[in-house]
Amino acid sequence: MKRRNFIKNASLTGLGVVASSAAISCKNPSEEIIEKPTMKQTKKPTPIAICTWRFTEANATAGKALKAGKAALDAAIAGVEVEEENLKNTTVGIGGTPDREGNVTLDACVMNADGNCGSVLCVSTTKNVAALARKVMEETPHVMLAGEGAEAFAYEQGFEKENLLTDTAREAWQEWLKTSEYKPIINIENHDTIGMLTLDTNGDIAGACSTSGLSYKMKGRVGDSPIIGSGLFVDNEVGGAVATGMGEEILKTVGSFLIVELMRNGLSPQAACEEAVRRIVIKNENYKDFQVAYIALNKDGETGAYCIHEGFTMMKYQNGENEAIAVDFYHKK
Ligand code: SD4
Repeated sequence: MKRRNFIKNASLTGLGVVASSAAISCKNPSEEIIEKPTMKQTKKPTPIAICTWRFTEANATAGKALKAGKAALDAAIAGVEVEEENLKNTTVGIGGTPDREGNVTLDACVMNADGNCGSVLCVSTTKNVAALARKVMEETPHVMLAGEGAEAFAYEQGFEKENLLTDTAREAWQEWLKTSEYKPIINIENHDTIGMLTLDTNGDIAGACSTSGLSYKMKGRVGDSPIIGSGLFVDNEVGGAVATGMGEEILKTVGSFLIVELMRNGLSPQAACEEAVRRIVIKNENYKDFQVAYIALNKDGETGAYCIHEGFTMMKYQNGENEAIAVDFYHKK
């Protein structure tokens, strides 16, 4: 009997965990469990950039960089930076909405085709946090840096010290203080995080995610966006996924890692995003009150996206065309 069959039969016949774990103890468990360890790229796809929401210019910037031969991570960071600099975007970079106490705190992460990653949390004095996350990945022995430590590292690396709270954001916060009502509104003030996935001319995939998090969050609150596996995950053998929306729910289901693993096991990017959303809604009676959206890309250049509520858009740049795709959703009224 083949080992895998033995394990299956053992658990079915009640031989139980002890017998089966003894049987696999001398071998790498992955050899036993994973039937489809890798997805080979079946064709060399043309470069693709996809991102969350209608960030037309950011996605075009990444897409054009890929077309010009830039590596996947360089292109993703260049794209994300467009929104980090955009004063009108109230949930990324400078101009982001502050926490309840008036502090703008940014979170970001990046992941590369070689499996390396970097992340920064609660950064309040510099706006290009995706590039800073890359520096953490490349210049330190760590994956994550938070708060003051991340800021000190940023200055060391030559990042500019800036006040991220714009007059517009301060005025909106002062207005909010009059009621202090904390009730995230679907698709509006809390949902402009940029998550980007890129596939370059070598067929390599990378990603970046950058946010100021939920508007008027508690001081110190961190969501999914800088957490590798939740806000972003890339496995260059399979593909990548990024998330936007209510970070607490994405964290609980490790959404982006889940999508990549589902793709590894044969699901299309679309089916994998749908399953990740389903895992959230089945556990939450109140799913009608919050948005979660995922986008995904596999090695063959296939893309997918799904969300809880109508109103989410994915941008897709390929062959010189930058398309806004209205994404299908779970909650059909
Ligand atoms: C967070 N996921 O901090 C982020 C918020 C978000 O668009 O996606 N905004 O929970």
